Amino acid sequence: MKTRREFIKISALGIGAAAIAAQSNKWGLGSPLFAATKKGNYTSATKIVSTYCEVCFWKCAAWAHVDDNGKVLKLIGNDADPQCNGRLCPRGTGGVGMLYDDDRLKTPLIRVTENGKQTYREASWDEALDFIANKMKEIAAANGPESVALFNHGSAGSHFSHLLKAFGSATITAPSYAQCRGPREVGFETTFGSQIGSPEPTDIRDTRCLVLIGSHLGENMHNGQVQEFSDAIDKGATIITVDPRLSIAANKSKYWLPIKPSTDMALLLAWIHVLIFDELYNKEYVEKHSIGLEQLKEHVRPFTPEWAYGITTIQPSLIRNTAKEMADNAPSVLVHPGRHVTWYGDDAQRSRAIAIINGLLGSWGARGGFFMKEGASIPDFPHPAYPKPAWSWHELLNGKFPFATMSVSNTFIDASIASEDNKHPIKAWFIAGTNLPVAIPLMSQMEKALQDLELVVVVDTMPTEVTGFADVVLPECTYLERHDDLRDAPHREPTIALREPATEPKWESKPAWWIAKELGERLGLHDYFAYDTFEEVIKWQLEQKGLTLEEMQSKGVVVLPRKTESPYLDPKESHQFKTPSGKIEFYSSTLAAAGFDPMPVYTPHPEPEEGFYRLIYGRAPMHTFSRTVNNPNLADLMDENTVWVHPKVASLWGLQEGKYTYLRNQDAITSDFPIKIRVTERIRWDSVYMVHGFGHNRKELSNAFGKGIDDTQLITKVLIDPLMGGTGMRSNFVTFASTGAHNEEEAAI
Ligand SMILES: Nc1nc2c(c(=O)[nH]1)N[C@H]1C(S)=C(S)[C@@H](COP(=O)(O)OP(=O)(O)OC[C@H]3O[C@@H](n4cnc5c(=O)[nH]c(N)nc54)[C@H](O)[C@@H]3O)O[C@H]1N2
Ligand SMILES: Nc1nc2c(c(=O)[nH]1)N[C@H]1C(S)=C(S)[C@@H](COP(=O)(O)OP(=O)(O)OC[C@H]3O[C@@H](n4cnc5c(=O)[nH]c(N)nc54)[C@H](O)[C@@H]3O)O[C@H]1N2
Ligand code: SF4
Ligand SMILES: [Mo]
Repeated sequence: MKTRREFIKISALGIGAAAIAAQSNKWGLGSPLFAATKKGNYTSATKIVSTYCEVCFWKCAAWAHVDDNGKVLKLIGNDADPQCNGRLCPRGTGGVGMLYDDDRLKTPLIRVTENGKQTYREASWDEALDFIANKMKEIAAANGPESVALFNHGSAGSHFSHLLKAFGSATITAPSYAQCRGPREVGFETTFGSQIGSPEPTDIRDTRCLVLIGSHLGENMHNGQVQEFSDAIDKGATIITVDPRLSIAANKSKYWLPIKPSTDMALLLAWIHVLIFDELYNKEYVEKHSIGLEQLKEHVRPFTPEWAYGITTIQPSLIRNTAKEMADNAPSVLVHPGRHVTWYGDDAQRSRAIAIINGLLGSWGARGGFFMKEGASIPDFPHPAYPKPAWSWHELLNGKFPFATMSVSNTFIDASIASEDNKHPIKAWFIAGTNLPVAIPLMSQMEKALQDLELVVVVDTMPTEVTGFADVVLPECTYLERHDDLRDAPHREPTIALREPATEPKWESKPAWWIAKELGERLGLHDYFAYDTFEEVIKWQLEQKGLTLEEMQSKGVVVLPRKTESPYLDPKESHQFKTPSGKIEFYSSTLAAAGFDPMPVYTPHPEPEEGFYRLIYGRAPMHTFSRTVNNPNLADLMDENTVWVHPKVASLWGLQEGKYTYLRNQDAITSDFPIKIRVTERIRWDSVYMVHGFGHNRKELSNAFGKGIDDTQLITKVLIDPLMGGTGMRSNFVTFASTGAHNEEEAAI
């Protein structure tokens, strides 16, 4: 049956919660962390429990200090963990705020219609799980299990992936591909035959020259990288940063190239030109390991620094000098692949240009370049083979995006909108740990999908925007209250880290592994969940690696020996790259055969109209996307985003520092809320900048509601990457508006 599903904004969520709230720990001055740091009456920890952080995906291993009453007092980085070296970032330290946030989801909720209006009512776990399982069976009987899809991000994802695969569906996706790092994986795979993956195998620790193109380490707080970045600076490495904004990284750099946004490809081609024509490239390495140099040389012949100057606004001498710096330090040089790289729709090709420069410098496999990472390969807990799905994400591509190496979330949304052409319709969404309306800039498509889907289940810890999608909301407990998979983070050495519950789940919240297992049992999939607790799974897995749970509990992290001797290529040895030719491919016949440019080309991107400025965005050190904005500890450090405006633009528009403005984009979408103005020389005049993740429109998020602007709301145009389907998000333009969509009175400020 088709429901006209409304996107529920404000609901009865608070009713039962208010009654239960008395049991909770109000996070304020009397809270454990503040008690420890501000008042000095720190109750001593009687228990120290191993965990790894879930505030972002770097997954630093940490110790939770817990008192007799089960209060988590503080989180300290695990010294043995190469991901964090004993130091958490500000977000990780503030992770306790996630646990003690009173706005958390507290009970399962089911969508109901009351007096003609849709809202939620509280439900028991049994009722909610029975409802979901019955609906899944109905949908599978009519459309096949493949029509149940999963959108996931974070630890919960693996438990629901296992459930779906056991059920017969591999229709699984995440915003971390087509909205994040997908293009670089394609760019590097088509060049070196290897993807970058997470964490990045970037040898920043030993680099002599680090080139950052957009990637704003220091604001992007991926811990190990930031620590190594700071060590590299101390050791005198040359830093070259290409960014239209004077980022923290740019501020620490020997060279800042304040590029005109969207023109990076021209700079990269000019660098390639200089490296080849000035014979600065690593000849021995290139000769030994690559193919296509001659074609590349001919291709870049016209792309001189003078040519690039007209496009990028970067002085030719600066382009030449920086290319020379890179070459002087080769092979201990690293042109960083970036991470969030879905910018302008030709992102896989831009990433390929970055890969090619690294190839020319010989940094792939070199100390101070990219190392060869190794993971721990933790075996799966025994279960029957998964049934083979009749179709999966490949079929959803419909012949498009031939170089996508993982599922493309946008195609899942398209397949959920009823249409004659839809050969593989999706009927149900499980959403675990991703705030879709903020993470994927395709809200109008998502709204259409919502009308056609038969079941939407959201598993989350907070009443963020995505919970408004759900027929059933399931409250997961936070990472400090649960077991999860052992962490296997491939790096210089393989490591394993343990996450155990530091305290009991609050309210009615439950761990994802338990939710998945309970659904599995109801779906007749017991053999896939043949354990009572997740500790049994972990114990078994550790035994296979010759480890015990007791050892892991006392160490938190173990570092295992590598299977191959060195993380670096031996310059005397030949190496088989996993490309079709076995070599680094400067010219890609595979791309050519598929009808794409075998070598990257520069394409101009849309420009703002008069009076509009390019909207660019990034990270703040104390927040992760939209997930931390309500965290009381972190909101205390930064509770709203600001819009960075160049003084010239500010004076043109009469904008004053510290005052508020609404923003309106090229499609006449005005922001829900106003944003504080920051007038600064640190941004180019043609762009405005804000931190992503603010502007929450749900009142249940009491610390975050209405604070700042949600950049995604203004990203109504995306440039899709034809190679892999990424949604380029930086071709939206905004102007300043005195009134907004949400609340006319607020415009008076
Ligand atoms: N604190 C914190 N750290 C995080 C995260 C977080 O949420 N919070 N998220 C993590 C994740 S998943 C990711 S993917 C990464 C993302 O972090 P990065 O990969 O470092 O992010 P970028 O997309 O490079 O975008 C940010 C920078 O690009 C600049 N920029 C904008 N347009 C252009 C352009 O056209 N050319 C150039 N050269 N630069 C441009 C912006 O000014 C900004 O400084 O951060 C990770 N680290
Ligand atoms: N406009 C714009 N869009 C972007 C980006 C951008 O910079 N600008 N960045 C892109 C990038 S790089 C990425 S990687 C994605 C990130 O996309 P997401 O990971 O979806 O980002 P968040 O907005 O943090 O949403 C996380 C959701 O998970 C919930 N959550 C947090 N912890 C848990 C948990 O332990 N269990 C469960 N079940 N849920 C939990 C949060 O409450 C929140 O609802 O966004 C992409 N989209
Ligand atoms: S980088 Fe910070 S937020 Fe991310 S996992 Fe590590 S401590 Fe947590
Ligand atoms: Mo990301």
